Amino acid sequence: NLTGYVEAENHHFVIGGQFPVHYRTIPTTSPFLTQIEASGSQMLFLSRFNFRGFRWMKTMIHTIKEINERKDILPEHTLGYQIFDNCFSTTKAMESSMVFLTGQDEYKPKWRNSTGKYLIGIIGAGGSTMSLAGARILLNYKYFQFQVGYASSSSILTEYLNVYRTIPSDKFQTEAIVNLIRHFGWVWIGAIASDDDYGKHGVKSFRKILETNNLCIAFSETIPKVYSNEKMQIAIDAVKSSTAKVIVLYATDFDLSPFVLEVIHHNIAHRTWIATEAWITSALIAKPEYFPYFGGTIGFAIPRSVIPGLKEFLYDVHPSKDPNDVLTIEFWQTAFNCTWPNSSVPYNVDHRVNMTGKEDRLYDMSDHLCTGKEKLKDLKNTYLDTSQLRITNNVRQAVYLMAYGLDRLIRVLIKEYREYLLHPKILAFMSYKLFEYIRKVKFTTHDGRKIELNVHGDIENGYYDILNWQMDNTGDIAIVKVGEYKFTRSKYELVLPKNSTLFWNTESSRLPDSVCTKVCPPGTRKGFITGQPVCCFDCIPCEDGYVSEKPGQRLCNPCSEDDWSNAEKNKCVPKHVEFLAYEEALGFTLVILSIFGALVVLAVTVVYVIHRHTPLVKANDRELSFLIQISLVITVLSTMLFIGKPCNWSCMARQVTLALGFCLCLSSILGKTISLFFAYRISISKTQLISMHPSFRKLIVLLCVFGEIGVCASYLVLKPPSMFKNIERQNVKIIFECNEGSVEFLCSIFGFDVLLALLCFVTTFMARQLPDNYYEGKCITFGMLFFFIVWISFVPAYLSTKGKFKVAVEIFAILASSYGLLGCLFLPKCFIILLRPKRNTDETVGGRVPTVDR
Ligand code: TCR
Repeated sequence: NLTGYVEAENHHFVIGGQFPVHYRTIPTTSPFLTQIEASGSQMLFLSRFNFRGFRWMKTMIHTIKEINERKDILPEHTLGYQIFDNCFSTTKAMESSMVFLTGQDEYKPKWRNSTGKYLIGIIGAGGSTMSLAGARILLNYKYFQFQVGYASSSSILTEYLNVYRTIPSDKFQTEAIVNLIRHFGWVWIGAIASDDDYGKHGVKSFRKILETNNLCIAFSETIPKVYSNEKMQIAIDAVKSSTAKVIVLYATDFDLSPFVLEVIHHNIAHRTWIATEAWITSALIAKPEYFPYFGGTIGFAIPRSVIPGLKEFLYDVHPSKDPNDVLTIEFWQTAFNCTWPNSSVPYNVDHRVNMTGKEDRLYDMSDHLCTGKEKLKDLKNTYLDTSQLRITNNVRQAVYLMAYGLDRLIRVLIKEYREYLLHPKILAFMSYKLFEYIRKVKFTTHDGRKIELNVHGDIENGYYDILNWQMDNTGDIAIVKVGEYKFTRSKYELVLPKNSTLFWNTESSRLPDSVCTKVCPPGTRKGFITGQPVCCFDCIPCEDGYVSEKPGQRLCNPCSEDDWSNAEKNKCVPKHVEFLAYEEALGFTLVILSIFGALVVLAVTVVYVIHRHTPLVKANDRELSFLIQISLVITVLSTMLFIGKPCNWSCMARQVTLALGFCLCLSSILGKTISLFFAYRISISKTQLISMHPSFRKLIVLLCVFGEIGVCASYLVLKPPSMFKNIERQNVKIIFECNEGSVEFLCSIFGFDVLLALLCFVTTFMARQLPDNYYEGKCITFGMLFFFIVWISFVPAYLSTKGKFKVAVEIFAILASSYGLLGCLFLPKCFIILLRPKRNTDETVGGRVPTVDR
């Protein structure tokens, strides 16, 4: 049987209502069922009286009374009501929806309202699943029948044309939860949903919004509606084993309570629960004994309101007023823990419907009778607690919405159809029109809020209170308002004042962090793991030349060209600059070597100058010997241009000076060897002794040098070498080096030198048999060989070194080849000049040696 209140007789219209005055009957396998069956009592009372639902129901009656008394709304008509308890169960909700259309105990639909009056619409039906079931049935009524929901918040109901609501769609709440999560910087969130439209749709869209914000769901489980230990354990295990410390619970309090008991049973503490509006203020869960587990819960609630006159109305309840008022009798019995005399209503203890089957007492008759003198004032009871009217206010606004809609419509219709207003045909038309009028209603509530619906029949702007569960001085749970969340269709504003203190249920009592992997430290980057959510990652150290300065970077940033990463990879530091400096040991040694070389050459020159009239010096062209000495000084000193930080001019000067130095040197040697060669040819043919004219030899030198100068000049003009900062990213250092400009030119200037060297070698090699007192030919041959060996070995060494060592290798080659030539060409002669002066006489110079400058 359906219980409830009907008052239709003397009114023109009827408003239907559905409220959860009981928690649903539970088909249960728990041990207490057998006991009840054994005692032969009715199963129906295995449900629990819901004081809050009873208050909602009373509020509807109160509001209708208020409207009937008001002269500005529906001045000529009055409203009746027909209200049923739907016991928080879908089957009951459907049953009562049928009754609206047919009548009690008539299960064949007759499609008329059971009161015989015109049913405007239905306030209800509490939970979303119930509203959904009702909405489908009501669509079949002969009139267009609609509901106004006060607590059915699931976003799915937006799609139902005949459902209007005074509670915002969960779409907004879900967004609000995600925004709150982002506000606190949590990224790894668990979700538990009740197994109904509210929980499932809520978590589904929560998941979606979370993912678009790059946050992750750690787990998502459901609480079974019908107790199943197995399914419950799945949810509990998920909570227990996950590293997510912040968990969203999308469920109504009643569906949640078995889960709560399990959490306590498993001693799962130090979690931060995010509550939805449906349980954040629930007396069922906000109990001090649950505080160690559920303290610190944070969540959203519908704004609170004070309803004038409601308190008095609620207190005006007494079972003696009407012996048939089953609900009031049950309320009295449950509230005062007694049995009302001579009533058929069994005593129903406020036992917790304990799905764990472990605890709590069962059904029983209380032994003491109610006197009727019990004082409501002494009672601390949810029904009478008017300090937190949230959903209650929604009920009130739902009634008002309906009344205003009807009022507006009647004001239009009454002009023409005053007499026939309640004629069935007009009513049929009216129901059709009413649908439209209600949607367009705009009104201001008693506490100044504006109510307005969108095309889908939903409220689009409003706000939530942000509440936090704390402990007050008396050891009770205090549900403290810590902030506010305002929203419109497209915007939101989250206000959490700095001075509002939050309680967090963590070991440190500080803001919990809920992450899958800890933020990567600077110097590393996030490396995503395939198959894992984006919040779980590895921290991979940055590569060389890349850094991450802030923690949690997705990528390492490359350092600028002049910079390089430090060892920790968290900062770019200027690159080390590299060039061969004068100050360092290597550079210094090379400078010494080159100066020493130059001094040696000078010493030789001095010796030659002093002994310039001796045959040895005069033999084979004195001037050429001097030129060679000059050129050796040039080459040896040109190495200085290679040392030090390169700049444009030194880059240009170095190769050219070197090439010209060698050119001068080699062409002078060639001048000498050519004359030797000719002498040799002639000595073979044994004909006339022709000597080469000295100026011819100088001509060769001149030609060669000018040729080289020409090439060098065009090199410098057309494609000059320049300074170059080698800052390739993968280099740890910046290398200052010379860019050679044009390889072709470089090859040709040195190629020319090589050519000269080859000519020298070939000519002396041919003439090596020539008797020659001073072994000039042999010396030159050796010198040239040495020269080749040095430069041939130079090539691989040069190519395989880098940076400043490359330059050092080149200097070595220059110095070695110069020292080689110096050693081969002049030292044996100086030896003779200084130590064997006897050999340096005209006689020994005679013979067949073509001494030209005689
Ligand atoms: N929407 C829930 C039911 C519900 C509720 C409540 C039940 C809401 N708020 C407060 C009891 C108390 C929000 C649903 O199913 O849509």
